[in-house]
Amino acid sequence: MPHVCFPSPLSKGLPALTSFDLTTLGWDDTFAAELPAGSVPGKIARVHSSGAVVIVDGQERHIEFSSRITLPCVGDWVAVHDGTIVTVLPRRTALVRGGVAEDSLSQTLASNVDVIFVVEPSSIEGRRGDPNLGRIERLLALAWESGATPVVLLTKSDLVGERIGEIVSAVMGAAPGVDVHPVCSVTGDGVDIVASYLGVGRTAVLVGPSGAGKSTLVNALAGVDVMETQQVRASDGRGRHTTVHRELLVLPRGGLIIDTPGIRRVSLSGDGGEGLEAVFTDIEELAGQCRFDDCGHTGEPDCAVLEAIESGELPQRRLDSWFKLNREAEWVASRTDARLRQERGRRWKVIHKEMRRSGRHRP
Ligand SMILES: Nc1nc2c(ncn2[C@@H]2O[C@H](COP(=O)(O)OP(=O)(O)OP(=O)(O)O)[C@@H](O)[C@H]2O)c(=O)[nH]1
Ligand SMILES: [Mg+2]
Ligand SMILES: [Zn+2]
Repeated sequence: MPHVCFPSPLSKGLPALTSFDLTTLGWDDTFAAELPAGSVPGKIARVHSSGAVVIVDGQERHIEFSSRITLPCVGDWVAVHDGTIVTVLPRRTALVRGGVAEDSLSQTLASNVDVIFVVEPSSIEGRRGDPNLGRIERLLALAWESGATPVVLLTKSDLVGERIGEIVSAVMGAAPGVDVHPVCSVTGDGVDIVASYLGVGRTAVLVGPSGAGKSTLVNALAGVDVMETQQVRASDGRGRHTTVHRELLVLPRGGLIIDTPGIRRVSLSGDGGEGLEAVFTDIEELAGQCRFDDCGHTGEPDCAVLEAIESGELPQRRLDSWFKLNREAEWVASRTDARLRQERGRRWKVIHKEMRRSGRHRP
């Protein structure tokens, strides 16, 4: 069992580095095959504006970026030669979010992760509020696109008592095919289940709103307080954006975890579609049963999606969320793809013609 823990094990009260093995950090033959001759592998633990904290030869080192390299992100494997980063090795998985501003670029939040924990509080302290299902769906879309496996964690399960069963069911409805686990970092309930996703050399990243309890969970997994945590604001239950850097830690029991700052707004990345299909498999399946292949589910005859809404099988909220996220994904894609813009115009013309013909004028 490895006894490594980064960063700065001694200063953070973690066990000192007593053994070191690259496989502990997730290194394997596939990465090794990409390593340029004469260089050594480094794992990016944290990125600053001008450089990064890199784990090289079992030590943490601060390395300034040279202007020639593509900027690495936390989780990246890099080739280090003569104390500089020569190149970033190909990413096996990458969690990418779209730019928030109209002209901003997408951003890779973390790479080479096996599991993405979508963290949402079961309840907000001092305020009755159930998990935000739309936020979970949005994060799951990004998570599915990353190539890693998403898992939903409902933190602070101690705050909702018996209602947890009902809350888990509601969240499962928004996350088909995804494991959903309640967890409480205070009592330790469910922490072992979270740890079971993290064998030696496996990496997980935590994403979710500020105050959800991501860093508290990291501390529970590490068994010591590695990350700073802070109470949510009493006035509105929102977090205080305590964590400000994305940071990779090697857990004493094995496995790596990346803690991240609470997300304020996250937009879908450029390749939108596939992630959304994975999140909304229930709607995609129903859509396959509509009379028209290009049914817009806005009032066409024999629309299986609207029939499911009427029967109560599909919640209206979920359909609204599907429309909203699909519109957003199309918009993001259309910014980079003029061809799609033309196609969309043509498609709408066909749909409008079809609607006029069938005497429907619903928006
Ligand atoms: N009751 C209860 N409180 C919790 C639990 N987990 C975390 N908290 C509290 O929630 C507050 C916020 O926790 P953090 O771990 O700082 O939240 P975070 O998600 O890391 O927030 P940012 O770093 O701002 O993104 C702290 O006061 C924690 O003590 C839990 O399981 N139960
Ligand atoms: Mg935090
Ligand atoms: Zn339909």
